[in-house]
Amino acid sequence: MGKTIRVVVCGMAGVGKTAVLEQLINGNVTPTTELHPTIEDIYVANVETERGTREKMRLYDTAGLPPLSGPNAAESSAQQQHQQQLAKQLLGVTEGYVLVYDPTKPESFDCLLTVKRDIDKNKDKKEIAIVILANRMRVINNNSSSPGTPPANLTASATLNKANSWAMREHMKHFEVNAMERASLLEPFVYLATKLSPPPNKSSFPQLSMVRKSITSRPDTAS
Ligand SMILES: Nc1nc2c(ncn2[C@@H]2O[C@H](COP(=O)(O)OP(=O)(O)OP(=O)(O)O)[C@@H](O)[C@H]2O)c(=O)[nH]1
Ligand SMILES: [Mg+2]
Repeated sequence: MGKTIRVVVCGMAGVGKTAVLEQLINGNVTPTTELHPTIEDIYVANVETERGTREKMRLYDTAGLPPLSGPNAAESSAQQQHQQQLAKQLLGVTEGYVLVYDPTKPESFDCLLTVKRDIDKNKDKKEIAIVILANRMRVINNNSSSPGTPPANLTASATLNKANSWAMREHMKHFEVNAMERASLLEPFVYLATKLSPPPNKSSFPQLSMVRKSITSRPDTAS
């Protein structure tokens, strides 16, 4: 196990950031669980990488960002501005980023564009890894959309497509998850642990085998 990997979880308010972390670490979230808006929380987890090593991960849960557009867009309060400032400072000291949105709320995806710009500004020269999580909160019922608005499932698939191509362009991994299903949350965190932990030391074995090969292949020593 190497150094602790620091990961920050960001996204619009209410998209399920805390639900994702609580489910991943404690596995205790159900659709009736009531979670309160986060100010700031830290979780610690041991995550197994694809190489089979275990890495310690410190996960920072942040306060939700206010929507930039849509009916609930509002001037942020002094407290929100302070929280956003704290989140920006975190971006500078972490190397893993989990950006969460709800595909049924396109404004929650728009929020992530600003977060990504802030990550790029703060990353300096360090190696970073970003995952985008599409956490669909609502069960979609086609009859429920109001007249004049597109059906919710069309909105969700358009937003998912947009997020997919953005993630590909920006070299980020995009996962569709469900905070209510713990199994769906493992892959993104295993990916981060694998990407951000150093590969095993390769120095000694290849050299040793090269030496052995050169001795046995010499024709004069064989006879
Ligand atoms: N049905 C359903 N409910 C969810 C899901 N994810 C979260 N919720 C619920 O939605 C509410 C808000 O979720 P949170 O995890 O607190 O959202 P958040 O992004 O942490 O919110 P802030 O801390 O305010 O930014 C909670 O009551 C959750 O139980 C989901 O995937 N499905
Ligand atoms: Mg929260």
